Parts: sequence; structure tokens; C-alpha cells
Amino acid sequence: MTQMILDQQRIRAANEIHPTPDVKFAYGTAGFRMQADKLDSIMFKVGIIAALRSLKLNGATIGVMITASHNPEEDNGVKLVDPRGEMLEQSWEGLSTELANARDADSILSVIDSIVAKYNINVDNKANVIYAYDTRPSCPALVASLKDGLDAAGADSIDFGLKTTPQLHYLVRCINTQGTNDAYGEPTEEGYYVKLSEAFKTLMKGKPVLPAISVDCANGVGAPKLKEFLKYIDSNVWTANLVNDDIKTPGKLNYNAGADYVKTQQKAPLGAVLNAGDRYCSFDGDADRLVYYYADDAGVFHLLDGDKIAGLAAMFIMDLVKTAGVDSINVGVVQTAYANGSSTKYLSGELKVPVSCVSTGVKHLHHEAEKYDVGVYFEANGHGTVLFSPEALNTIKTSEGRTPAQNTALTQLQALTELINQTVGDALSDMLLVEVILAHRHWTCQEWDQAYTDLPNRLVKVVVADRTIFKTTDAERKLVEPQGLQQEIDTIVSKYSNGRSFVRASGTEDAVRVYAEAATRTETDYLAMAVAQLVYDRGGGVGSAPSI
Ligand code: G16
Repeated sequence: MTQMILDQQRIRAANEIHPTPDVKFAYGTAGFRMQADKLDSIMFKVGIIAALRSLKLNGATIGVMITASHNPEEDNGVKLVDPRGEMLEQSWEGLSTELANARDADSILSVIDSIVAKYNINVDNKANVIYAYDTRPSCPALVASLKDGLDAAGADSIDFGLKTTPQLHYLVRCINTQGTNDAYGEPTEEGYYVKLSEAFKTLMKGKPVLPAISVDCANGVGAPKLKEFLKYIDSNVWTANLVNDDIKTPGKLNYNAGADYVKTQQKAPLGAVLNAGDRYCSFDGDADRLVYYYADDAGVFHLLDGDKIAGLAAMFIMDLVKTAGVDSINVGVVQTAYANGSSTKYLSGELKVPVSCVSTGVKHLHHEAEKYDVGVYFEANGHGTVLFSPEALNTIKTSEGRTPAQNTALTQLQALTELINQTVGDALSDMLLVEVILAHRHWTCQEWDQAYTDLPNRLVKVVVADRTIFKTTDAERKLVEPQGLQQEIDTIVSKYSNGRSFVRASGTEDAVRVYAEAATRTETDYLAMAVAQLVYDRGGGVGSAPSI
């Protein structure tokens, strides 16, 4: 039985205080996520997992973020962050699930033992973990449970307090790269603002001053953090007006606001009155997703989602790479099945950029994007970023332009690598990227939107008795189980022009998601409803029948 750093008595004692409820836990799309009152035992066990992961990596700092992002306020969750700021290595997800479901102290200690043995972990090392949390009222109690787990595992830990999810990812990478050639930045919140604001100012030099953008902060942690960031930028250079920035009133987080609401409802959030010609964007509850929108002259709402951001970013970076004379740098885009058919067509047909499709979840997109020199990855829901490979970074840093235009482009590319949070999708950093591009192009949102016209699309949630019976293949575009369901979906889809629909279980909410797109809005709505009803009938739907 494992002893030494992992104190058996403390783990037993902590398990008494944090008993495991009768719930089937699973590490989902972005960690454990559910109603906050079921998460107490998970937090204490995540503390142990984070410590073990750090020990396995010779004491490298691991991050723990307590948030449920876009979910309702009564939910909470936890994500683990690996040393370079990326999501936890997937092979550890199963082990985390196993530990989460171990109930009595002996079973917990035996799972810990098997992890130590499997990874040949030296428990004499010192584990290092940092953690942060969002504005949810359930966070303080969950932080205390996490700390019990970290202490029981003998980890050195630092509480970074209230942070956006991407700030925590940034901090993890900074701490682990400090003093190396690969140093990512100052491991402080201030260091984050300085890095982004300096890069932003470089990129905005000589460009037109944009009218203030209106930012819906979902009444989440993005609000105080954006206010803080604004202190680092002269309002003559750029500024923003905040909407939904109330983090004090209970029940407001993500309520009829935020990136997920705007994307799924395809309408402006509560509190935003759209004036034609102005720019609007929404963060989600932990500020790692971003969508833009605007109203046209007729007052009609238009969404510029993650697909549109990916297209804009890829186009801009490809142009800069060309102007800078560093064409050896290849650019690629990574999407998921939720990407609008028109966006994929635009990227491969017009921009002629390679496009890959992977399963939902930043963890999948991030790794695929690493295969390119510059990998642009965005989910349609607005979660994404741009990765620059070490070779691309080196080329950008060391190349010397032969003309002033080439030198300017190289300086701008260099600043882009600083502006973009390369650890994970970051609403603040992504917004600054979009603002830079619009300023460089002298574009309004409407002009940006001209690149291509989205096919009408719908996302419907269906609540079923057991969503784990839905199993997919082909980057989640096809169901393999329940058996026969995919054929029935295909039969429905074949009746619609440009029809496409797929079904998958959410990894963050207790629901099955149905996506549909077709040539017209009416057809799309019919298609979405038909598939959702089929899922409800054949997949064990509970509660009221699906509606849009
Ligand atoms: C998380 C993941 C995203 C994913 C989203 C929805 O986002 O990080 O990659 O797109 O969940 O996942 P699902 O459809 O499985 O529920 P967030 O912003 O909620 O952390």
C-alpha cells in the first residue's frame, strides 16, 4: 500500500468528511461537471489526482480550475490543466473517473496505488498544484474540499483566487516555463494583462480607432477581469462598454446571457440593445468562449460565431505570413462536426487552407492544431485559439525582412504570438485578435460577415434517461448506438436540401445534443425537430418533448 507523501490516515479522514454520493461520475468534455451539491467528494479526489499527475511529471505545476463555464449557476465543475497549459492528458481521464467512483477509503487507496504503480510514480518527489475559481456561489466550499485533497496528498499548492479559466491556463504555463528559453510570461494576473495589452498596442499602432465595442460578460468572472484589463489600455486606443457585468446578484450568471445563450438562441442577450453598425460580443461564464454579433440596417440579428472567427483569423494570418515573406509557415484550421457547412467550404474552397474535423472538446482540437506550423482551432460555440509551433515561432523571431513592409509584417506576426493565448481558448485574447483584424481591414462586423453565408442551423437539447447509451464514430458525425438510430436519422435528413444532422451526448450537461442544418430556416427547424423527436422517442426521452 502506498505510503510516504500520500498520507493514508489523512486520505481516510478526508474521505469521512467528503463521502462519495450515489452518483455515476465521469470525466467529460471538460472535466467533471454537474449540480454543485454533488461535487464535494470529487473536489477532494481531484486534489489527489492533481498531486499524482504533478509527481508523475517530476513536480511540474498542475492547474485545477473550479468552474462550470456556460452551465447554469447551480452547477459547478472542475478541469485539470497540464504543465504547458493544455488540458489534462487523456489517458488520465479514465483514472480520474475510477478514483471519482471509488467510495470507501480502501478502494480509494487501492486506485491510488494502481496509479502509482502504472506510472511508476516516485512519491518522494514534491507535488505542485495551483488552483483558481470562477464567481459561482458554490466555489468557496468546493475550494475547501479540493484543498483537503491536496493536503492529504502532501502537495504544495497556491490559491490564485478568482480567475478566468484561460488566466489559470496562462499561469500554469508561465510557472512551468519560467527561466527557460521558452518562458511564456510573468506568472501573475498583472503579467497576463501586460503581455496582452503590449501586444495589442503594437498591433493597433497607426490603425483607425474603433468605436467602443459592447461586451456581454454573462454576469461572470469575465466582467471584473475585463474591467481590470481596460486599465492597461488608453481609452484613446481602444475601449469597451460592459453589459451583464453583475457578479453579485444570485441567479444572474449565464442567465439569458453569454456566448452559449447567444449561439444557441441566435439572439442578443438580455440587456443588449443592438444598434445597426455597432459591434457586440459575448463571453461565457468563465470567459473562455467568444461570439460576435450585430444588427443590420433592418434591425435583423446576425451571429459571427467561432467558425466566422476561425475564418477571419486564418485569412489574416495567411496574409501576414505571405507579406512577411515567411511562406514556409503552413497554416491549418481545425473544426468539429458543429462547424457550419458553409464555413468549411469557405476555408477549403476560398482560403485553400487545410481543414481537419475532430470530436468536440478543446482537448481534441488543440492536439490536432499542433500538427500545423500555425494551427487555428475554433469550435462553432466560440471556443478556440491559434497555436504557433516552436519552428514557426523561431522563424518569425529570427527572420529579417528585405523590405519595410516585410519587417512590419514580421513585427505584427511576432505581436500576434503574444496577443493570442496559446494555452487554450480565451475570450479576452480572442476578442482583441478580432478587434485588431477589423482595425487592420477597416471592416465593420457586416463586412467581416460577407466572407460567406451560414447555412441556417439549430442546436436542440433532448433530455434522456441515460445519455451514455449514445455512442458515436467518425468525429461524432455518426451514431453507432443505439443501433439503427443513425439509419433513421439518415432517412429524415435525405428529405431536406443541403440537410445535415447529427446526434451526440453532451459531456458537460445531462442531455443529448441534436445539430441540424439545411438550405432554409424553415427546413432547418423541421429537420431539427424531427431528429430531436426521434431521439426522444427511441433514446428514452424524459420530461417534456423537445421544442425549439
Ligand atoms: C466545454 C469544452 C468545449 C465544448 C463544450 C461543450 O466548454 O471545453 O470544448 O465545446 O464544453 O461540450 P459538450 O457538447 O460535450 O457539452 P465550456 O466552455 O463549457 O468549458
